[in-house]
Amino acid sequence: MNKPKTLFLALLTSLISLIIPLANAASLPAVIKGNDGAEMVLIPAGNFVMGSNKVDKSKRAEEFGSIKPWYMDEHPQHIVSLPSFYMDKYEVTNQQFREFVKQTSYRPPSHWLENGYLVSMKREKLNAIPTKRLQYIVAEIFRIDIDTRKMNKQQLLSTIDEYFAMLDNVPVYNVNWAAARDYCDWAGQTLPTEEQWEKATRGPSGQEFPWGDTFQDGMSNTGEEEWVAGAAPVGSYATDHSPYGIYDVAGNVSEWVMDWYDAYPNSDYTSKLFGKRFKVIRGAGWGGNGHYALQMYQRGAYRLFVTPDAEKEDLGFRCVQTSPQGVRKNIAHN
Ligand SMILES: [Ca+2]
Repeated sequence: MNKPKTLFLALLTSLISLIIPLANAASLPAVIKGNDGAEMVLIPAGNFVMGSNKVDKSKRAEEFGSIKPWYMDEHPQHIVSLPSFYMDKYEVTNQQFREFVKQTSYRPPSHWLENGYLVSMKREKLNAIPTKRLQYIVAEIFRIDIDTRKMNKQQLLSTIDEYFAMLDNVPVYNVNWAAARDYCDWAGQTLPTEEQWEKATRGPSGQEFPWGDTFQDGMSNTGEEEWVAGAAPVGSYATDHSPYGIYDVAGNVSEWVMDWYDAYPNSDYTSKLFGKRFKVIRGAGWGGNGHYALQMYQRGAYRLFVTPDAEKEDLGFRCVQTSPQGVRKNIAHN
């Protein structure tokens, strides 16, 4: 092939590769509502920087008693190209998960019994309970910090409704990997892959933290800055959002993703922990992942992992879907 022809073809190819994503982006809405009613944000097609080439020269991981060396499982930093997809703007909430539990008779998270949220599934039954009993429930079961002794029935019911409304917007937790996957299936979605999670939270250029490359205290619900009740209603930390507008990524609850904990392609790092033993979780949580080295846990490239059956009070999830319309699947009762 002669040179002008090659040049022409190269130009044409670049033009087409520029135009196709633009055309796709133009035809896709920037924000949609998922089948579960959750707001989802478009993450446009294209390249992003995944992983890192960083090295823990001063061996601080050992000093902190980390179960793995830092950074090595992020190697090598590499470019990944993904088609466009939608991701939940917030972590999946109690209210959304409650609808799933109702419709599929799924097992509810264990703490719904302890904090009384399970009662919200049959809220109308509270109307028939005598006032004295309601006073006891509000004070001792829901542990709402209020003097219930002189409250009448209507006041008690309103207090309970406000309490449920607050819990509605708290992310669901104490859900294992299969429950998170089943929820996403039910909503016509999937758990994000590590690639999808990392692109949506670090942006195309692979920044260190959702807000930029420099660590700042107090940006997310973690450690010292944690919400008094642990997990905060989603979106409570306005500064914890990615360049694409995905919220609560550095903190609040850590999030299940689809993948097993394994080496990245072309990595020369090996680990006995790799394989089909642990599922990756991403993003720091409000407490349980360690109060030390918070900066490390809030990095967008950081990979943590737990066994798929883990149910933790600082571990939740969010879902993705690859087109504006999700495809619902039937969920078997567990
Ligand atoms: Ca999170």
